[in-house]
Formats: sequence, C-alpha cells, structure tokens
Amino acid sequence: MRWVNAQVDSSEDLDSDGLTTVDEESIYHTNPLLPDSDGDGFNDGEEIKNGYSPLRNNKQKLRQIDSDNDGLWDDWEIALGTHLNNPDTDGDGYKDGEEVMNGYDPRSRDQQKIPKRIEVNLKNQSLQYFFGETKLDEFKISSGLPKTPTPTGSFTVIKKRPTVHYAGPGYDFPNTKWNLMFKEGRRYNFYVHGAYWHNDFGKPKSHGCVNVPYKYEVMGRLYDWADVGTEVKIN
Ligand SMILES: [Ca+2]
Ligand SMILES: [Ca+2]
Ligand SMILES: [Ca+2]
Ligand SMILES: [Ca+2]
Repeated sequence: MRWVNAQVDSSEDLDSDGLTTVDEESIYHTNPLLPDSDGDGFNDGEEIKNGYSPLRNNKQKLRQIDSDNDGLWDDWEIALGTHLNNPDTDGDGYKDGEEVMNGYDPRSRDQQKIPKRIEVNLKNQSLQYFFGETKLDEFKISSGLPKTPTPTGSFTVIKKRPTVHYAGPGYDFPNTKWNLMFKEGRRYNFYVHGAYWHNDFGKPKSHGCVNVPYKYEVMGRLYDWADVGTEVKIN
C-alpha cells in the first residue's frame, strides 16, 4: 500500500525494463523489480512493444491471450485500460468482453453506447478498427487490383457470413471464413474477409474485396466483434 500523500514519480522505472513502475503495477501486472517477469530472456518492455505477453514464457502474443476469461483479449484490455485480471472492471455485473461486444463501456457504468468503426486505408493497404476513440487493432490488407478496385466511401456491415464460396473467371475459393459484407453489387458483393490463398498482404491483390490475413487472431476476432450496422470507412 502506498501512502495517499506519497510522492510517486510516474516516470520511475526501478528495474530499467522500459515500463514504468506505475504502469507495471496498474496496467501490465508484471514484476516492477524484475526486468524479465516470465524469465524467457526478453525484458517486459520489449515484449509489450512487440505484442508478446510479458507473463507467459511460451511466445504467446497478447492478441491470443484472455488472461481473465472475460471475452476481451489482453491487447484490447491494455488499449482500453481495463483490468487484465478482473473480468468485470467497472463492477456492474457484466464482463468486460460482454460489454465491448454489446457496445458498452467496460470502464464505467455509463449506459451510453459506444460506436464501433472499421477504417480501411487503400494507400497504406491497412485496416484499423476502433471502439469509440480506442484503436483495437491494425494490420495490412490486400484491396482490389486496378481493374477490380475496392469501392471507397462510407458503408456499414450489411451481413455477417461465417463462410463464403468466392468464385469467378480464373478463381475458385470455397469455404472462406469470416466475411463482413459492406456493399451489394450488381454482379457480386463486396466483403472484408479472411483470405487463405495468398500471403501478399500490403499489396492490392483482390477482385474488389478487402483481403485480411487468415488467422483467428487477425480476421476471426474482427469478425466476432463487428456487428451488422458497424461503420466501414474506405478511403
Ligand atoms: Ca520497470
Ligand atoms: Ca520476458
Ligand atoms: Ca480479458
Ligand atoms: Ca462490467
């Protein structure tokens, strides 16, 4: 326990691992006196910077771990400022993950809905998504090739489809997982979806859809989080 009136230097980093003592105690729950909390040879600050858990020594990424089983990944908890080891940060009886999935703030009992938003940047070939002002994730995508461009503008998720069979002249991709439809077309519809047939993310590659790396930790959790009606901005 600290004395209420104690002077706390918020920039103090007692074990010189790149994370302040205050952040180790309140955000990461790492040992503020031990630079390598999980003893895997990488210090806590380095692990956080690279997206790995400083509390697991088996190369698990924060995006793959839900330490308190509340439906919110550790990297989302850190981004939102919720508690990694308390499933109900604001103590209102609803789990943090449940609140975020349903659009409520897990940090306060405020009943105001928080908007979800997906943003695709075609120039950078990247996708980011936001819960209110908090960025939950960012990764490289592949948009449409010049002859089959991805439409730009402001859309919403019209339909969530667990699997889609994409086929046309010269391509045939059955059982494609995690499909968020955002525009209906005359001949085909446009989706943000996982793509298992290439690994060229960061370059245009598709027939108009937004291709996302085919991993649960990337596209799967975006699919689970997004709702019909979630805004999709493409520019
Ligand atoms: Ca430290
Ligand atoms: Ca470590
Ligand atoms: Ca969690
Ligand atoms: Ca709660």
